[in-house]
Amino acid sequence: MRTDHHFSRNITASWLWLLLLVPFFTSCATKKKEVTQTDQRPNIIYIMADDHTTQAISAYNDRYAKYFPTPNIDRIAKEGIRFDNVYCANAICGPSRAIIITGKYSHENGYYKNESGGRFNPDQWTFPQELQRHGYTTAMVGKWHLGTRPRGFDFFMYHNNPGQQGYYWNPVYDYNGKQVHIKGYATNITADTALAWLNRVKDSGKPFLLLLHFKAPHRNWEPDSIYQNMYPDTDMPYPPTFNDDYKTREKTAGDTWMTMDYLNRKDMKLTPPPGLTGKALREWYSYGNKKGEAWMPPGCKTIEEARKWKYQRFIKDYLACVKSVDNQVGRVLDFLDKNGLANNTVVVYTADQGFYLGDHGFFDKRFIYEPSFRMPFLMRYPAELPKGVVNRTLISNVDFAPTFLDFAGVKAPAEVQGTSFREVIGGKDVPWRKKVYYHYYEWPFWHHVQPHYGMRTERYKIAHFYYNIDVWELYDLQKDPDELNNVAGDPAYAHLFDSLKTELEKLMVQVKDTGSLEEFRKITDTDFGSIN
Ligand code: SGN
Ligand code: CA
Repeated sequence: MRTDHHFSRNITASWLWLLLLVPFFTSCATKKKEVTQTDQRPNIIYIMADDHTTQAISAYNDRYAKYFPTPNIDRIAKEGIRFDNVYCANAICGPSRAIIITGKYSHENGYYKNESGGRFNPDQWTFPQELQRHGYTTAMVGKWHLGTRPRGFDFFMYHNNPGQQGYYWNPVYDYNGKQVHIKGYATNITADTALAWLNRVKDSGKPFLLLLHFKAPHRNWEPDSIYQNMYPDTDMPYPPTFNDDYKTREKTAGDTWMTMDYLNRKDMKLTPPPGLTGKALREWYSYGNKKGEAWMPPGCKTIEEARKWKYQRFIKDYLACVKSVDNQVGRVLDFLDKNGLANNTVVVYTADQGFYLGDHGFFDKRFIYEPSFRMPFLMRYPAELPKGVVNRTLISNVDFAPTFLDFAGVKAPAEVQGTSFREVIGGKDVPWRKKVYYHYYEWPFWHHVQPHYGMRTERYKIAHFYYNIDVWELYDLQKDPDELNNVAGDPAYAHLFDSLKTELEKLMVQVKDTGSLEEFRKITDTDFGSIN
């Protein structure tokens, strides 16, 4: 009989088993520096959801607040800082996560794409390993999605189904090296596990680092059963750019597979005809993904009706998934309060990128346009940071790793490309970045978005879409915050265009993204393997 019988497939027991098992695994920690009981360094809880965008957080945007508020996530903003200008350097899951843990851009950490992107090289420096070396007790729970096993954690439990996207229901995790199947709803299981671990380490006398990474609200937006009945009868509001006609952006925004027409039958939770199984069933569900697979929802007569019907079904499911995330964030905050840990704990809430909630007529992400490029970022640390403040510092997700280290009093190694923003947000007059860099590579699947690189300054954005087109875009965000009017070819902007292009070239040298277009295309074309 195996001694690890706890890990038999299909664990149905309550969370008691986790409480029992976590102590066993936390004792398997790797070598650490000695830390005294009086260690006053802050704890860090880094909460990251998947595809949760600012439009769906009521602290940022009241579009859906009346129907699906996020009071617990909003608490972090009320009791801390709401950051309005945090940007990811590659708006897709694995690459964004790789950037965050390494503090380096995709071309430096080598993890460019999800599809055919291979596996993250685990031999690299990452901030959790550094904090662990410096005496932090560390854990990672939820979505990892980097293919290789997490390093730098005393305890981890990550979604480990093929592709590592995670299942909403009855998820499969890698639990410190063991494959476990757990019955229930992923958002709750992930949070239960994190809370059990927090409870275990809270009195260890050492500061802790927790990466709490929800799988929700990623496609295909399956809400917990308690929220499936909360949908309001009324329609959700449409974003102002829902009917974008893509003028001046015909070959880029106007040529994707991420408009409402590409929501498939599985996304829309349609019931398949009886008798379909296996491949035929999978094909029936995924119908809609590709060009030419437009389908009419029941009762819809026109394309216009179909678009709206699909949006309504998608947005209600998405927001209901967010409700579970919000609840679990509330439990974590309550735990900190009850245990007297709130004051000395840095709590961050963010997502791996933004997302289109019907904005520009889209779902999904990938573009340098604001709804996907911009990340939600809320931070609370009562011992040091002000409360109820909005911060507009231009920040890139390469800056997260050095910032976490800075709060822990640890200096980032020179190879890290980001910079700590601790002093800037503390009001110190230190030199700070005036632009953020972006480079996206994946093509054509999923969603048919042309590879592009670009830069955003406080007022402008410039981007070059280069794979099999050669299109420049320029937006004046002050005059055109919704990015509906690409002025790259506008003679009135010719001078500005030239100077921004020169600035972008300089920035590319600075961040060491100096490949030729041919080399960039090769990255797109290379099959680095899959994480299945
Ligand atoms: C899946 C989704 C895509 C999504 C990617 C990347 N399709 O492939 O819509 O863009 O993940 O998402 S699905 O039909 O399988 O849901 S990411 O969060 O990992 O970047
Ligand atoms: Ca994502």
